[in-house]
Amino acid sequence: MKKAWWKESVVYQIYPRSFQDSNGDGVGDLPGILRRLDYLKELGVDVLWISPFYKSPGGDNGYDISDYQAIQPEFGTMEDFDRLLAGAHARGMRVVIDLVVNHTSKEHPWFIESRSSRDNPKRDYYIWRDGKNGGPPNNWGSNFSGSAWTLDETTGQYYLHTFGDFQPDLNWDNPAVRQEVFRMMRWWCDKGVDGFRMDVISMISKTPEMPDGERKPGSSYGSFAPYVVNGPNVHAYLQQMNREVLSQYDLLTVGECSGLTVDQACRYANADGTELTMAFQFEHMDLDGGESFKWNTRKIDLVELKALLTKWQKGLEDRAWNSLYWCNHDQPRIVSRMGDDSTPALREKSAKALALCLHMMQGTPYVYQGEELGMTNVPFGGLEDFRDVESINAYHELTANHTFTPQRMLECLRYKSRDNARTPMQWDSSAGAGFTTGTPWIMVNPNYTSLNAAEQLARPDSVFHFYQALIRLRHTHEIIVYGSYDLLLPDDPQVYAYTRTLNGQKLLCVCNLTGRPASFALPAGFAGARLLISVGDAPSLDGQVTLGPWDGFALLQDNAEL
Ligand code: TEU
Ligand code: CA
Repeated sequence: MKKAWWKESVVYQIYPRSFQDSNGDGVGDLPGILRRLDYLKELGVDVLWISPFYKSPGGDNGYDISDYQAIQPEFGTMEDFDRLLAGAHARGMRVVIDLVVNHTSKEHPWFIESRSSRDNPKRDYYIWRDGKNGGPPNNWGSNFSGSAWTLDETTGQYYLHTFGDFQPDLNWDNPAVRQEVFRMMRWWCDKGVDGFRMDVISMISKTPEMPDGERKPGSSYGSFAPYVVNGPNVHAYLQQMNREVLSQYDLLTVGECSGLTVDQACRYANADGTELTMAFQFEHMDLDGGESFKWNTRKIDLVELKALLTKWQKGLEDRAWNSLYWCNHDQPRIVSRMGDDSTPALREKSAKALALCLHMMQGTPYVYQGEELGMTNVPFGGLEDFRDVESINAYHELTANHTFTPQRMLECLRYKSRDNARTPMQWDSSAGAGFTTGTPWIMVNPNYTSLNAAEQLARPDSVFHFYQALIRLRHTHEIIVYGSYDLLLPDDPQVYAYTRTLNGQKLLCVCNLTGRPASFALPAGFAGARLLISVGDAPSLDGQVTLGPWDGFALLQDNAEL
């Protein structure tokens, strides 16, 4: 397998609004991140992915950009960004920035021009259509509730927005749009950034006919997915981007690809390097979705999860490259979702077991801020505690059409809302959690008094030090990066066990992903193997291994004759 730095890296995602406030206005900022670089270096991560900090009205916390080459003042200045980039580079860490080019803000000068008249030169930068029968051009629903079309009175036409009505979709079929985006990307690359995380990049190419979509039972809108996700020209456009921009630099590029299949991933992230270096798939995060999209409180089934992740591990082997993640700014906290946050001891054990299970796989691991502490979901009260546009819009739509009672919808939000990931980073036990001296823009999780970085840095058996150890192992054992993966015990409802194999070495990773004791028969060939790491006490490695709740371990056999 071809070696590459981005295969050997661990990425840390920073959501700037919630990471570190430096001036007491309650909003995290770039100087705040700069101040925490030594913490990140101590954790040992190689790459920082920083979510949007560009000029933006902030309707979707920066995923609605009005100037791609300017910094939103509440996050700082361009000089702050330059200092941050230099500070990361000086510590041997790379910086990947968010590229949000499926849509802009409706305050972007391109859109302001585009909407001004039907014959404006920038009209075709966006997707405009005539209405039909006094309504929108088709029945598509937006990802953030309501129609995906909004009528613009000035010209009497509708514009497409697959997300909020303040996020008009760019028209990638227009070559001028592609050139504008490529020019902007080169500008950041020339500044020295090390890559891009590409927001919903699988949605940039739309089927021009735009027929009505299939309606889910109980919904008044149809799905745009078959006509938008992995659309007709997406690969041609990414190949052009690769030729004209990406291939001119040495970058990590990760496409956020909702609706990704294994076959599609092998195109987006193909090993020949003609598109991106890797992609985010969503299937494991959708396992507890279902009919009501994500709004439920269902649990992920472990046997299904194992089959699914194994499909990705085997399906991409030698053909593409996986990204590994449990958490990001759009997902609830994994320890509350798949682990057990009911007591501090169980919280720490389950956070570690989940981390071990993911970090021994093939692919590039992503750690989302606070995950390395085992940060949990948040005891939000009523709707007034939420800030996320997706959550608030969904609440209004789904209670108004009686899909859910207000009480049930709030339960679903408390379990699944993106805001669970967006409360301030818990640095220490002082008021404001060390995040801010002012009033935070969203509530701090009250468990910060005991669950925080300062406490964990001082305690050798903390979740922080466990993540640090996992990252170190990846840096010192090629087998963890490049070894091939094989699942053991596909039907075991408690234990996730798999091997990795490389050049006569074999690694075994075993995790009890339940709160009940389990037992595991050590496969032949691992007698006398070296223990790399364990959750819970070191297991006794003879024949039948007993695993306590959330116990796990990884073994390395050097001369595996297997
Ligand atoms: O997310 C895209 C996306 O697919 C999400 O809307 C996802 O379906 C949802 O969050 C799951 O609940 C990206 C960004 O990561 C997200 O923060 C933005 O809101 C969105 O694009 C629009 O830019
Ligand atoms: Ca601030």
